[in-house]
Amino acid sequence: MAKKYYITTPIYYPSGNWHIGHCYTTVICDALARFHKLLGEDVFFLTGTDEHGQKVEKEAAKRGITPREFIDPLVAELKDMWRLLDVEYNRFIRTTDDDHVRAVQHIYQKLYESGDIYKAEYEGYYCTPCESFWTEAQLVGGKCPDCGREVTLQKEESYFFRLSKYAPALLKHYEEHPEFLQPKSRVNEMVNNFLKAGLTDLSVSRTTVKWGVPLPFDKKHTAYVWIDALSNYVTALGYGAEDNLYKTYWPADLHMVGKEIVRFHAIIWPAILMALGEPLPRQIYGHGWLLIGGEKLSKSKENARPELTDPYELVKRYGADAVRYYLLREIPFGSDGEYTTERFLLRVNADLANDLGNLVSRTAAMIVQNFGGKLPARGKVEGTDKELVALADGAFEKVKDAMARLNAPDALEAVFEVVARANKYIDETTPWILAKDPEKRERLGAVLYNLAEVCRICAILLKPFLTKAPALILKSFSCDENAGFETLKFGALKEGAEVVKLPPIFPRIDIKRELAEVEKAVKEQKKPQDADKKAEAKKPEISIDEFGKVELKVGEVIACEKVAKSEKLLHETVKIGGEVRSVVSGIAKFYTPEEMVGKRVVVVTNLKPVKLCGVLSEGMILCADDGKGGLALVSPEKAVESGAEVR
Ligand code: ME8
Repeated sequence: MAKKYYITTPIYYPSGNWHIGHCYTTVICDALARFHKLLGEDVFFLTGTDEHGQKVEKEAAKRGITPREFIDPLVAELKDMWRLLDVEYNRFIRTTDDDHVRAVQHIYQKLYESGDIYKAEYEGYYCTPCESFWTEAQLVGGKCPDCGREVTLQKEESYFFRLSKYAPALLKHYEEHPEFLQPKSRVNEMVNNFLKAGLTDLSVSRTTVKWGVPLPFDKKHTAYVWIDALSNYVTALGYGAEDNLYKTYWPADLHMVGKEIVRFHAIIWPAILMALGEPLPRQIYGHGWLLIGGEKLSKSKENARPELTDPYELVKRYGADAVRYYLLREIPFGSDGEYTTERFLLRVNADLANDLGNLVSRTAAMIVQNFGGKLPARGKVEGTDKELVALADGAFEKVKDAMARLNAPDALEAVFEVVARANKYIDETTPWILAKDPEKRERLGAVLYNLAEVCRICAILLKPFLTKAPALILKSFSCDENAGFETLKFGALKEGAEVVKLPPIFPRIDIKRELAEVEKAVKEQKKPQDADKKAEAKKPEISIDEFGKVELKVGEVIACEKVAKSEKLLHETVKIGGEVRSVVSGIAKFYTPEEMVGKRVVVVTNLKPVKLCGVLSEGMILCADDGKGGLALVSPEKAVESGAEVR
């Protein structure tokens, strides 16, 4: 049976703009999950959203909407971001999911029955942005010691968890399992600042917060949002219900978190698990932060410098691989790292466009030019070849070693060491000179073979980290895109294999021009008028009955052509269940007729038919308009039969 590997990200608060800090943790976990899958392990990768609590309740109230109305679009955006970044999770848990809520109640019930939860009165300070309780002595200058913001004095009836009881067992666990909390500096912090100072019991319920999980034994109280949130790591596996996912995957192999929430993961969470009699996770890693101008990049603080931190914009401009690569390569693992758009661009240009992109395109181009696109024979091995082959063959061990330390920057460095050596090998062997001498044809073939092999090996080694380029590189050398680590050994490419030249995988970025454009775009994004414009565009409220008058159905475009004499219009033939309709839409600037055929779209089917440029239109196809000149068709996210009603 395959070894299991269970890895988790924190579950994020849906309380504002998503930024690359969230992408940092999730992309690292995705790379680790992909790496372990490629090792043949049975991986479960969990991420999600932490949706209850005072913060969400307040934000929703401020906008005059329900918490659900507030969080749903933010959660959809986050899922979209993971899709854009090719994050392959096994489950996206929402703490509002029914199974999670039931399991949290089960946990509280169990702790209540065992006497680890008891009723008393809470009096102390609360930091809403951090959802943290503090005693007066812990405050720094009367403010939250974690984030420096205002705290409020709270006094209410509350249930408490006997956290104090578990301090000795926690200290013992740290001592006996040095791998449990990493990096080492975090252990010292936990031991000196919290465990040695003595733990106080933790207030784990609120009567003043309604947006939360009601306690099964006292419905006036809702669960403290951190207990609700931490439980996700087991509830996602069906803890407390009939589900063998828990039996298969628990304990987690790794909880990857930012350093500011280590305290919750390394003290409260293991104490809860001890109280439940469940095994502890194998490891908690508290990574460093992405900083801007020396400050934590954060959704709740306006960072001083305008940098492009919007992941959607970054992926749109430079592609998922560029963003993933930057996050995985640039910041020394475990430490903080300053983010600037310039450094991002420099890194992408230097490593991806210059080193990797050039190696692949030069190698393929030389094989196409000199050998008609057929891979030459491996030929005799000469002195300089040996070093290259040894480095390529040894890279996997280095990647494995780095990934065992969770260190993606080191793993990538090992791969790019091979890439750099191969580029140097081109300079040393000068294939363009060999190509001029017919007597050196065999040597030219051998050199190009070696380079092609290096491209193939690096592509496979890069699979956990990049999600687009490896498949393209492998395709360029006619290799199986699904090739795994078992095919890494140098020499697997077959003589005569077809080699094709692809357009540049990573086009070079003109950094000066790009920075100027980015600065302009960031400034425009920040213009307050934008928000006003959005507010102006708001339509008046309608009742559900009014909305119900609109008939929306899923249709399949079965034919499409341009409307003569119009630059904007396309004429689609749309199958809607058993019916076929003629529809005209103003989307010719965004979609070609060929692209439209086969698309599933949402059609307003009870609009009065009209003629547009002489063509009958019996409905309207729905599109999303980003207000900046971009347009996208609205489609069902899963396969649905045409004719299905949209409600
Ligand atoms: O704390 N640099 O959620 P959250 C690096 N819901 N990573 C960053 C970052 C930055 N500048 N900013 C955010 C919560 N992160 C709780 C977690 S878990 C049971 C509950 C990442 O939305 C990092 O992983 O505030 C950090 O720990 C997490 O986002 C905090 O996300």
